[in-house]
Amino acid sequence: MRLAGPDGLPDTVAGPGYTPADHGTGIVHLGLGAFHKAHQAAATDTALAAGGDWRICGVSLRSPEPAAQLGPQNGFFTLIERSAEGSRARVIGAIGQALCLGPDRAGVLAALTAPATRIVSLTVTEKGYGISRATGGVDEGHPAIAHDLATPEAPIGVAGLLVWALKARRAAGVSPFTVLCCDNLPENGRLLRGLLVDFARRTAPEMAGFIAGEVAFPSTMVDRITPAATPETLAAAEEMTGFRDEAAVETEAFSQWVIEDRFPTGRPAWEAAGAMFVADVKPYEEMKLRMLNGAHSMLAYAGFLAGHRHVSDVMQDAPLAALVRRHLAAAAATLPPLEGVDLAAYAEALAARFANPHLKHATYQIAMDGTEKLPQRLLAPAADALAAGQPLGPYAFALAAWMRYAMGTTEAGEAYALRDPREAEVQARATGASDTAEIVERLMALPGLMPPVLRNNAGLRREITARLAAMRDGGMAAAIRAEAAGLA
Ligand code: CS2
Repeated sequence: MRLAGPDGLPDTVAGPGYTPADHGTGIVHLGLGAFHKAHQAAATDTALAAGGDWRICGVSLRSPEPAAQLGPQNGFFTLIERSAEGSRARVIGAIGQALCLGPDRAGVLAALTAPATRIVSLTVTEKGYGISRATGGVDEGHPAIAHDLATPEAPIGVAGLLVWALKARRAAGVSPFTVLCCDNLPENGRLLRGLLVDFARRTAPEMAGFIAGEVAFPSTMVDRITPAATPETLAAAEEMTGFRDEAAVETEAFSQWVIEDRFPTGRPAWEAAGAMFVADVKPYEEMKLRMLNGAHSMLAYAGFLAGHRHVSDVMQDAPLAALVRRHLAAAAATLPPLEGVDLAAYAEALAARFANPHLKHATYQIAMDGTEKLPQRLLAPAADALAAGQPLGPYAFALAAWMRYAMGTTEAGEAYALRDPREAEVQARATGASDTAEIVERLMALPGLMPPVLRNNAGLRREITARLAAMRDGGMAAAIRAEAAGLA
C-alpha cells in the first residue's frame, strides 16, 4: 500500500507529533528536492508540534517528479536517518501541498501571493539563482533570468517569480514575505537580496527600494548530508514502514541550521528542532562552506578519478583520508575564532560524518556544478591563505583534481559529463591543449572564476601544474599517495 498519511505506521516509525490537517500553510518552498525534505521540512515538522500554521507548499520550478511522487501521498514521506549506531525512519507531515510550476502555475502564483504565506524559502542549488558573482546583480546570460527580464509578467525563475509576487502583494496591500535562502552560498540572504533588487531595478523600478528596505532576507547556514534517493532508498523505506513511498529520502542523523533571526511576519519554532538563531551567520557559513564543502569538493574530484564511488570509500583510502584531514585543517586556519566552536573538533566530526558507511553519497554527485561551487569552497579560502602567508598546497591539490576532472574522461578512458552549467566552456579549456601548464593556464583564466590575486599568482599556477602533471602522468591514486607522503 502507498504511504498517504500518518496512520498505520509501526511503533518503530515516528509520525508527526501534531495533527497535520489542523495546521495551515505558511511557507512556500521553491526547490522541492531531497535536501529540502531532509532538512527544512524535517525541522518544520518538529516545529509544528509546538504549534502554528506553518505547513509548507513545496514547489519545483522545473522537474514534475517531486510533485508526482508527493501528490498521491498527500505530501507525506519517509525520512531515513542513518548513523553509525543504526538507522531509523520517521514520516514527515510538514509538506501540505506539492506543485510543479509548469503544470500548476496558477496554484504556485496563488500560494506566493496568499496573505497566509509569510516565508518563501529556497533550495534551488547554487546555479539556480542566476547571480553574477562579479556584480552581485543578475547574470543576463542565465536562461531563466534572460526569460524573465524579457517577460517579467510571466516569470519562470527565482528572481522573476519573487519580484512578481512581492509586487502583486504590495498592490493588494499584503505584507511581503520573508525570503529564506537555504543554499550553500556565502552570505546567502544578502546575495539573494542583491539579485532581487537588481532584477526589480530592470523590470519594476518602483519595487527596488521597497525590496531593499521592506523585505527581510535572513542569511542561513544549512547542513545535512543528503544523497540523492535511489531505488534502494525506496526499498528500505518500504521495509521499515510497511508502505510504498516514492518520495522517501535518506540522510544522516546530524543536522545543523544557523539562522539570522529576522522574521518580521513570524516563523516556526525551528529552535525546537535544534536550529540556532544568531545575529551574524557569516562565520558559521564560512566555516561550513570552507571546511565541509571545500573538503567535499576536493575529495569528490580526487576520489571520483581514483575510482571511489562514495564518500565513505574515500575515507577508507588512508592517503586520501589524510588529505581530507589536511584540507580541513588548512580551511580552519583561514577562519577567525568563533565563540563556542572548537574548529579541530568540528574537523574531526566532519571526518567521522564523511566516513559514515551507511550513507551512500556519490562522489559524482558532489562533483557536479564545480564552477558554481569553487569560489566559496576553495577560492575564497585560498585567497585568504595567500594573504596570510599560509601554504597553498592543499588548494593547489584540490584545484588540480578539479582540472583533471574537467578533462571529462576516467583513467580507463571512459567519457563522463561534467554536469556543470559552464560544461562546454570548461571542457574546451581542459581538453584543448595537451601541455599541462597550458591546461592550467586556460582553466585559471576562465572568465569570472578566480579572483585576480589567485589568477595572477605564478606560485599557485606552478603548484597546480606540478600536481596536475602528477595526476596525468602516474594516475590519481599515485598522485594521492605522493601528496600524502609529503605530510609530516
Ligand atoms: C555537497 C553538499 O553536493 C555537494 O556539493 O558538498 O550538498 C553537502 O553534502 C551539504 O552541503 C551538506 O550539508
